[in-house]
Amino acid sequence: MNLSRGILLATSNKGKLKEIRQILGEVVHVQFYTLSDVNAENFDVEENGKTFKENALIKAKAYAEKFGFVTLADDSGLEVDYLKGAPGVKSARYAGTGAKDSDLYNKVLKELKGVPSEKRTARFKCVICLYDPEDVSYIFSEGVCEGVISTIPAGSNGFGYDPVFIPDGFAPKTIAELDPKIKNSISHRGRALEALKSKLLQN
Ligand code: ITT
Repeated sequence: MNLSRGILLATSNKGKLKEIRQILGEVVHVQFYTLSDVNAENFDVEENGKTFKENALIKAKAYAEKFGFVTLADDSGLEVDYLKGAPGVKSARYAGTGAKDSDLYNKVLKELKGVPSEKRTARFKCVICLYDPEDVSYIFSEGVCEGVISTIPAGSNGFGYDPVFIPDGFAPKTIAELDPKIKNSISHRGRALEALKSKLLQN
């Protein structure tokens, strides 16, 4: 896999983009491109996979083939045990299209209303796919962050479901109350990117 021409970060989620740049920028010293850098903001990819892994590959492959860059895609989300793994791959659209982050986490809080703390277990999962269109090679890396769903939202760091997710070892703080550096060191995305770094160093 040849990274010398840089990596296209194929995400329209600003929260993800910030974290990927922060974490990967420290270890992979190549040029990063965003979707706006390559005029790809209106390029739409249907995420119709059943798993995070399928969707990460669908996104990375589609952008890589269309724009000709080695492309990194992240598919991630929240799995709540009491909700049988929902919102899962539907995390971004759990409250319908165009919903705000607060609509997403308030929906989960509502569905868990009255559920005792020991049954509020959940995890964030992230699968990253790095796809090289030149030699048609790709690698995956994965990360998980275990925790529980709070009863009220708290904190303003991060994005998405962060205000209602209490990572193991940090109670009673939600991930949105933690310093971003701490989030990156324990998060599903931080772990997936660390694993990616190890794989790249092996190659
Ligand atoms: P791209 O596909 O353009 O990357 P997206 O937001 O649509 O952006 P996903 O389909 O992977 O991405 O959906 C992931 C959703 O899961 C995301 O929108 C958040 O609601 C949630 N999520 C993922 N990582 C998160 C994190 O670190 N903190 C909070 N919520 C997160």
